[in-house]
Amino acid sequence: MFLAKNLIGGLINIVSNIDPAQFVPSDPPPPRRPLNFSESHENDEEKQFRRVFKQLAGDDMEVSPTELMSILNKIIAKHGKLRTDGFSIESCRSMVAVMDSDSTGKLGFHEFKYLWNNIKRWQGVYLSQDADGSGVICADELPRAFKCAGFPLNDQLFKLIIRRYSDECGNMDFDNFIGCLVRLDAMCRAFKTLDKDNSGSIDLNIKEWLQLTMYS
Ligand code: 2UD
Ligand code: CA
Ligand code: CA
Ligand code: CA
Ligand code: CA
Repeated sequence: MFLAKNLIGGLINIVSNIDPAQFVPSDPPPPRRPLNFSESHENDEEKQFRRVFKQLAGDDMEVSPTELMSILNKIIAKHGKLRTDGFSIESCRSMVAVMDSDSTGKLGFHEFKYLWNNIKRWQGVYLSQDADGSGVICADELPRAFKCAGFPLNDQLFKLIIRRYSDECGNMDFDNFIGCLVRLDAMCRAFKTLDKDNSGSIDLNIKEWLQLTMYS
């Protein structure tokens, strides 16, 4: 009983230091729609993005983890200033899972577009916040970089994120940075969706908890 109380007290302490109102994830991807006829109101940029998506996605018109890994590794190979050991299939599977709102196992047009725009934006953050030009985000650079990406967190959370996503020296490379932010953004959106009355806390049963944690 004491143990349970301490444990719960500890959790409440951690959670109560975090104000979900501070997180500013961008709008969630719109629901899936038929992709056959491209829409007439689209501007040139949107039309071009749709063409690129069709090439990337192939015949099934969805982006699989392997297809995502291939395009991301092609882009970072051309980039000089992003230090990375490459996007692994596991990190791409994880990003697809967390972005796959309609549970098809792959990313449809809107799911992919949302992810792509975020990666593009966070790539800019990564470069601008790598203050010493080392190619990685070190522990000192991390809080400012995450704030710039829309996630001002507390020290406790930064420590935990460094433990999970940075190397032994506290450096975070590009693929780890993106993988971390994709998950952080998605989990903040999931929380906001579940917190229907905006009270700052959510109520889940075991089934809902497992659905949330096992496919993300
Ligand atoms: O500034 C650049 O050289 C690029 S390629 C920007 C960019 C980008 C980078 C990644 Br990584 C993923 C998507 C992107 N869209 C544009
Ligand atoms: Ca495909
Ligand atoms: Ca890495
Ligand atoms: Ca999907
Ligand atoms: Ca750095």
